[in-house]
Amino acid sequence: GEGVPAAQKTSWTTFVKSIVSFSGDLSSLTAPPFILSPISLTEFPAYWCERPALFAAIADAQDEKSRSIAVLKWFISTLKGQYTSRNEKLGSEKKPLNPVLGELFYGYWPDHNGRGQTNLVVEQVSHHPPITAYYISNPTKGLALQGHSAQKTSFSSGSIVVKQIGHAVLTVDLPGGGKEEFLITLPRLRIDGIWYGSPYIELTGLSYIQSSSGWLSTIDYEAKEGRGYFGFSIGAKSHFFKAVLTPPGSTNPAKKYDGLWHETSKDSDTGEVFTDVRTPKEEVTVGPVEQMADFESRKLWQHVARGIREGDYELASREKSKIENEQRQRRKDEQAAGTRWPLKHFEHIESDPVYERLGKLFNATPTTEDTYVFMRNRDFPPATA
Ligand code: 0T9
Repeated sequence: GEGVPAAQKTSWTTFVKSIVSFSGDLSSLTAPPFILSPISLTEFPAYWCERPALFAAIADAQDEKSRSIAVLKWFISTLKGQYTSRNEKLGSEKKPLNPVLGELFYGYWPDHNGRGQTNLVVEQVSHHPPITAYYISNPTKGLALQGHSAQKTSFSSGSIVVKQIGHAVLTVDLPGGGKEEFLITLPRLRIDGIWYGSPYIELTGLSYIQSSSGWLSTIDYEAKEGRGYFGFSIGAKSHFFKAVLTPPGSTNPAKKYDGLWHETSKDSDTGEVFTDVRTPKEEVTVGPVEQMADFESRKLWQHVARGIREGDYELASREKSKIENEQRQRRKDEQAAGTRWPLKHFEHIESDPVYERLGKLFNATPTTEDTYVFMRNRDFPPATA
């Protein structure tokens, strides 16, 4: 394949065969070096806020309908970062580092033009299966996004199909008191280009943003672009989406949008620009590694990451084994002592009342989901490192 270095062709073929016959947790499979990313999955929640001004703008919207439009605009604008940024940065989709239980990632986006500072707290709340919990807040604007992310993977006709497990809830404090909540569900992914060793993500199916005000955004990632001059279907275009916004209790769209989530999209009726993500995004600000605690992602993985970045795979694999052995020992010790690793920032709740209440409004499946509630025990800037 094109993306596979000559020396790693055999090991890529072996790896692809192992994913074909494997179902479950892909993150635990050993992959050939060229496909390894030096970035841990705990860093991924930062993709939610790489356009902090669009996030802050949600709080400036004046009514329920405009707030739902602002949330949809922000959401669509995160997709490019979430699903194509590894291709841009690393040449193709790569296998992220598989976080250890309790791994942490903190960061922020500074205040700028009164948009307020946005803060990020991430914790790996499960290792097997991998589950990442996150909390992103802009206190100045009264905004908080709480969510968790896990995946169920399978293999189908040459592609890896990834069902995203988990959801996010955005809470907006309203100026007159009270709050509005938005339940955000996540699309399915298909990872194509596997045979060629140059994987990339395509989104499939539908995802929803349900507001407690009743407004609902339905985003369709498989919609056809439209019909050509002679009525022939033009077919699905890569990274194309259509979204409709419906008022409380109605299926009649009040707004329609379509376009390419990694470039631009428009209001389907007026042609007015809706999203444009061709402009630079703002990466999260993270403190120096020297000041980090041992379980903070970039400190924990620093030597593995250096090995991967510099092509010293022996170093990478030696350092990775160290971390894994240390983890195994910890789990053994806990079992012997009858204790469990305590989560630092999140509390696990079996069923999320917000998911149940808002999910009902659009017949979400499943009807209930668990959640990880942020314990509000991290200050920005931190009082203690
Ligand atoms: C939440 C995102 C998620 C995490 C990643 C499937 C995947 C792990 C989960 C869903 C973020 O908000 C968005 C983007 C990319 C998703 C990753 C892409 C990917 O390939 C990995 C899986 C576990 C693999 O590493 C598969 C093996 C690899 C060789 C294919 C490139």
